[in-house]
Amino acid sequence: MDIARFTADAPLEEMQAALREVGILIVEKLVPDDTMDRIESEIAPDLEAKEPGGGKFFGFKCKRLGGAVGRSPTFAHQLGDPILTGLADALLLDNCKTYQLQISGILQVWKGGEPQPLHRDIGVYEPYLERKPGGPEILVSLMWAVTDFTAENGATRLVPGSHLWESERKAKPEEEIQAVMPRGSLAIWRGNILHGMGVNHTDTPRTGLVGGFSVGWLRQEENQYLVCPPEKAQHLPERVQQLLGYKAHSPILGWVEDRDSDLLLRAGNRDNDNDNAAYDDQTLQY
Ligand SMILES: O=C(O)CCC(=O)C(=O)O
Repeated sequence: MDIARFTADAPLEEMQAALREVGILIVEKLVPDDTMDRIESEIAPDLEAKEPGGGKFFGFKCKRLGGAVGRSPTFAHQLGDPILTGLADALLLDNCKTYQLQISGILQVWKGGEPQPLHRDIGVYEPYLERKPGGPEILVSLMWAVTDFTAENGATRLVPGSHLWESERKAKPEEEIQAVMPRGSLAIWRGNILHGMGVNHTDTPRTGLVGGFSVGWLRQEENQYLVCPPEKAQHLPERVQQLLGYKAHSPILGWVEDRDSDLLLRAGNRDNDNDNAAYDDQTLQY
């Protein structure tokens, strides 16, 4: 089984089927180069200030920064991309009314280190949620290539079809496939898929933006209301605000004062009712 690959003009239904069956797909060059340039310049100061080193699991040679949506407004806008949300709809809406951003971060892998242990992103909920191979998903995981992802520079290793495996089954090295993809591409995989960071054997760092969506009735892994508080979130499109969690999961999970929380966010912005103009601004700033 291989990773399914598409260009952004492929029929959404074919991509949705691949995500359900293979469990992993790549949408090549989903984000245009000039948008990637803006994202890179927005995250550059934070990355420069960070030293590599996060331990055995997070990677001794990895610069890791959380809360990417709070650091790069241009990246935050990408969450509402219709191909991305069309794929997340197909996977998660069987199991919830609305889904939300689970986590977002920047992962820059430098030369050296070791392969990250393979893991499933749904593992953060063990032992409280029982894993059912092939069962309804609660998570979908995302990786945008900020630089090209190559076999040599540590492209993510993924195990297609492993969402169907029993938890005890270990992947053989030949069952791992790397998410080799050009800059601007998005790899998307089911939360039940085994995966891990690769090793960078080159002198140039590999940079990825990692993310995930989870069903809206579950506690988010990262606290999005601190990562992207209302002062920042009010400048984002309403769909992105909802995805960050500024919306109650029907009927009342996450409500505030008996109201859906996305309405409250807009009420906070009541005296500054020109927020839509900011969405089209090419020099996006919080
Ligand atoms: O950076 C990658 O390629 C994957 C990282 C990952 O899965 C993680 O840190 O949990």
